[in-house]
Amino acid sequence: MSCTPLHISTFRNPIHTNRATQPRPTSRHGSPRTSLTQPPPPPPPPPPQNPDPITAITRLLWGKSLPPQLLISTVRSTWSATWHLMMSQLAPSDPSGSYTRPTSQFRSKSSLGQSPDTALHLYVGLPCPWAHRTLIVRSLKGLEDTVPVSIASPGIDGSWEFLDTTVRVGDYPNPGPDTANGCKTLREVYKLRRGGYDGRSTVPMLWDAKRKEVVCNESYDIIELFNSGLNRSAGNPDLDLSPPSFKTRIDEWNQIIYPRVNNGVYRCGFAQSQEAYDIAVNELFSTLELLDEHLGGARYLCGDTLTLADICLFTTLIRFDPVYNVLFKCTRKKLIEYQNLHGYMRDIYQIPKVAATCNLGAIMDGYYKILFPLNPGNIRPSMPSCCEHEVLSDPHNRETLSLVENNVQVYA
Ligand SMILES: N[C@@H](CCC(=O)N[C@@H](CS)C(=O)NCC(=O)O)C(=O)O
Repeated sequence: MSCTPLHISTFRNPIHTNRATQPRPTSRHGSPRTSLTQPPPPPPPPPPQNPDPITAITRLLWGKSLPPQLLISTVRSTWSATWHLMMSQLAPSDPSGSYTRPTSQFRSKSSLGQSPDTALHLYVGLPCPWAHRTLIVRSLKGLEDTVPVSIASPGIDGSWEFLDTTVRVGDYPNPGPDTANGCKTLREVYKLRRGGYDGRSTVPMLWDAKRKEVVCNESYDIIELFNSGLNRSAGNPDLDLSPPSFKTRIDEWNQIIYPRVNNGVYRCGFAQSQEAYDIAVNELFSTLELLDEHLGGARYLCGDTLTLADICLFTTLIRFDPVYNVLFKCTRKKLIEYQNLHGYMRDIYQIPKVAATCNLGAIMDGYYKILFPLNPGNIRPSMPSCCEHEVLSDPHNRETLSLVENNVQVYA
């Protein structure tokens, strides 16, 4: 692709811009002033005394300004090589360039039950859709007292860290300190386990504070445990998000939704070749079309009953327009363009206690500020108006799709 002078001017260091290229003063209506009585513009500021090393080397080699074509080709090749290096470590891919998500290290299929020998503690991060699943099921099941939570915040290097105090913003959960172990980073918490740990320190992570052990760091196992394994101390034990008669259908939906939508958006965003992206984006949008059609005739994925499959789909949908549509190049459509899917998302958002788990500001901050390889300029776009709480609270009228009156009952 050739670069037009317009592109080149974007890269020019303003310190070295001569007066001829500076914008001329404009009148109130935007047209350049031509008055001869206009005082001359002030001279450009002098170059800094101690320029940064890159600027210093550049000046030494090429004088005051690097030839634009050279600047672009140099930056392009070094950035491209560095980008592939970073991506191969942060988002491993197969030989075709398709993102392959690493598997979780700690799986717990066995229900812990209510053993008095366990003291569960949940570690989450607000941007993370997998962690968000656990926050929602914890709230719906009324497990806030049984499973206290510590909310990590994404550090500048992409790892999870804890703040000294919680700064309350809005009626949402906010990042704060590690109230179980007093650690500064999630990595330190993982390392506290007997035998230590050297793998990825991911959220969500369920910790047993009595045994000082990682119970599980796979979101689906954690939500299954929250749904049925802790009913003796749950505030809402009667809510079953995975009734035995629905298990097969829930599994069938998960097998479609996980690879094509939940992980599908990541496969778009982390693709390292055009082919890998094309495959991921086609699978994602063909599945969204299928879901939109299905949800035109059913209130939830499995009919009238909210299940774990809906929670898993919801946490991706709520991030779609503010994040994935832009940052992960899921651009074919916005979620708001899907009438049924968007109504379905609002239906779940409006279930009592769910909106309170959705901190969209923290979600946007997390993705745009932390996924440096995808957003090196570090600029967070403004929140799309369709993601404001007022819009998400718009009536959805999806009760009419239920054969029985079946609003999810949530107890405080
Ligand atoms: N399969 C895991 C995925 C968890 C995951 O990838 N979490 C990300 C945040 S969205 C993380 O903590 N990444 C940190 C890292 O890889 O070091 C689950 O569903 O729980």
